[in-house]
Amino acid sequence: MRHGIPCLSTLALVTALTVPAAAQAAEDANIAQATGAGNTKQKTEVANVALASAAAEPAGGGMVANSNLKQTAQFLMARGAARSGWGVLYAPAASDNPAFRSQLSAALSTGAPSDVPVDYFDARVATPSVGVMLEYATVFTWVNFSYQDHELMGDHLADYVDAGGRVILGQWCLPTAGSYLGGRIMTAEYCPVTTGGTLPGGPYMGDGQDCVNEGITTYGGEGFLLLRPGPFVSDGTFEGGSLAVAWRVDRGVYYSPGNTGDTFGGGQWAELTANMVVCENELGDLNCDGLINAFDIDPFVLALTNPAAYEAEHPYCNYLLGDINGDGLVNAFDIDPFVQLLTGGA
Ligand SMILES: [Ca+2]
Ligand SMILES: [Ca+2]
Repeated sequence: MRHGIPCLSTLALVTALTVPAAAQAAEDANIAQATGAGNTKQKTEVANVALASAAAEPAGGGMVANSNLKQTAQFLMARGAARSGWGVLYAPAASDNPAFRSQLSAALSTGAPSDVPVDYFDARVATPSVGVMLEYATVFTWVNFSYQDHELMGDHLADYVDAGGRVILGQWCLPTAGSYLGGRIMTAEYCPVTTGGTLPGGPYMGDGQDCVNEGITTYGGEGFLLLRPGPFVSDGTFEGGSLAVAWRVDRGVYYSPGNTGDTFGGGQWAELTANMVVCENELGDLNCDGLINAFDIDPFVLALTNPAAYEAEHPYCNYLLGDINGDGLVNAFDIDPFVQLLTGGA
């Protein structure tokens, strides 16, 4: 996880958030007022602290070692309810790359009770049904030749995401001439990027901080991409300045420029892809931007006081990210642990 503010003063936070549990309902309005739009000055100051901290921090300096990959098995099993499947369906409009699948499986299988399957589906000759996709925790596709039906493929991928699946979109999904991916998965509800940027690609600069780039130094890819307005974030850049990885904030859809399942060009593609399969939003990241910092305060308070309003405002986040103490409830008992997370005192 990333902590954007290693040493934010807790005073204002505690003042705003500390509420006796028994008096929570009565204080809800006061909390909302104290941290809401009415207190613009305080929010601006907090934001400035966050920005100053981020700017002062060396690349990667905010990273906390995380054991996501080591916990792959537990993670995938824990996700069972939301992600009905197990393993990865590698379904490009391209020929198979057994070496890549083997490397990806190895990266995912660390600590797993048995090898995590990474199976091939030739999307040039057929379109996997949503049912087939749901046998897997993630579907990874990219384009080299024509899909059997690029519209149907994109529609099925979107249906799969709607059902709790995770999709990785690799190289050449975006063009709209020649061979490309279509259907709903490429629409503004799902696809994290658009074409039209001015910055080229190139080698990865090593400046990512999210779990997706953890342990990754070597890959590179296409440029001229723009992060789509909406519930999307990106992590890391290529040498030319274009974004390295982007995703919808619920991590239901990733865009991985340059990712051809290591079919073209060397790089840590299997490891990068494995990270995209297993990474999760962290507790405390209430606005789901991959950072835990002052910008999570208002959403945390909203999750605490009005879950329905929180879900309306953050439709791709889960308000249970506010259950910092892990007791299944988001309430006043999560305030102290949340403050500890924000201040790095956990
Ligand atoms: Ca955040
Ligand atoms: Ca709790």
